Amino acid sequence: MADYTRLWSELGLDLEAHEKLLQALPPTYYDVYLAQENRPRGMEYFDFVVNEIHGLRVQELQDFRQKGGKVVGTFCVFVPEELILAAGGVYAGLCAGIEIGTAQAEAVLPRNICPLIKSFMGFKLARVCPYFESCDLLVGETTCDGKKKAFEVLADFAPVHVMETPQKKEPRDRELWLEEVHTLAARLEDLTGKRITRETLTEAIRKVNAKRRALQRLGELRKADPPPLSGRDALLIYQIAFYDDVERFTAQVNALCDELEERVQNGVGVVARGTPRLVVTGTPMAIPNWKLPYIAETSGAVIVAEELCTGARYYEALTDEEGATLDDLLANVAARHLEADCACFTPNTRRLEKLLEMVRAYRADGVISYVLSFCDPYAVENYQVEKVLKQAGVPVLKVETDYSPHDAGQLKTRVQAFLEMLGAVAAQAGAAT
Ligand code: BJ8
Repeated sequence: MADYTRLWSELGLDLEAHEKLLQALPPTYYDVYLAQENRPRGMEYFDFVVNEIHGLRVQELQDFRQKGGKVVGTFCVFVPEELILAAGGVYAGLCAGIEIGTAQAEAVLPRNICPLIKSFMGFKLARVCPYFESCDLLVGETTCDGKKKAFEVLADFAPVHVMETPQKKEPRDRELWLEEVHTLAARLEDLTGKRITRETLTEAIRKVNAKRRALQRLGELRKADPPPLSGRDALLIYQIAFYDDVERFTAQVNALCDELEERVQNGVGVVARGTPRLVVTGTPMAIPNWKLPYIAETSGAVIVAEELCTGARYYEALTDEEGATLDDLLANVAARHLEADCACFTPNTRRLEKLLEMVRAYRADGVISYVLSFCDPYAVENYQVEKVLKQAGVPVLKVETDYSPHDAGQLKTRVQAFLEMLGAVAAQAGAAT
């Protein structure tokens, strides 16, 4: 990576703390990603993006801002990227997946709070994230209590707009949400000084739909046995989707899919045919949280699909591109952005139905139910997840963890025991047929 010290200094980063953060990343990346065998060539672009995570993309955002553009930070898949683009802005996902600025975060938050919340607060307060410092507005949501209250704290340190996300999906909830989408549109117009029109919104919807279609295509290819791509690599792509340039990212995912299609046709995979296949469900894994996929895939399994916001919940639904008026299109955006089946909703039975369908479609041997510590919505909903999976005869392992590396050994032992159990189940099924 080139020397970006001047850029970081202009953004007001704490250069010493930032240097420590950068030094913590590369060896992990080598072990988790670059040491993988038989990776598709198309992953080079995504390696490059990670290598430049605090460099080139940040420079692009700064160049954009210098020309009067506005950057908007987001923390949730409910916040419509389409609206930000239609208002002439650029989005950057700010969820963070590493322990950073813990002391600063714990000065304003309780110690026992979800690591994702603690991490984004730490990034902001320790001044180590060039994306946070590049944002002209942060858009939060009232999904879970922890986030909802954390955005009040964050508002002391940066401009924040909070969207009220409903807890149900009844008609009156949809009305409230549509209003929230209109309010955000107005706030974005104020910020950028540009009107959202039917034309700009149509174009933005098309661009984001194209990105989601490319990710759907990628997801389909992972159904093959052997899968042409590791779960780790797929996760990395989903994480990058939240902050890379939309058109460049889409083109690179499609180029990778071309290569993966060839692999599938030739029976080439990243693991041997018959490797135990896992679906992961639960809380999102923000970059650079690769802990569980790394452990699972270095223990003899391969992850083939994710019922996560860094996974299918991000790309499975598209926004209707047809609308005679701007209001029609805003209604389409609102409808699409209530599709994600987050555990913040009650009831949330569709998540369970989709999970079962995913297990079948991907011919998964088992499921890991992944819960970040102190995340009440997913920890409690795990009861339903385990219940439906057990009823369907699908083995499930619940993993509750945070961003610290300290439980890695214990997690590995549990995942290995789960995989041994899957092997025994498969052997029994084989003997019975
Ligand atoms: S739509 S999953 S991205 S809210 S893990 S902060 S829920 S305590 S991240 Fe999420 Fe949107 Fe839902 Fe998806 Fe709270 Fe749980 Fe932490 Fe969470």
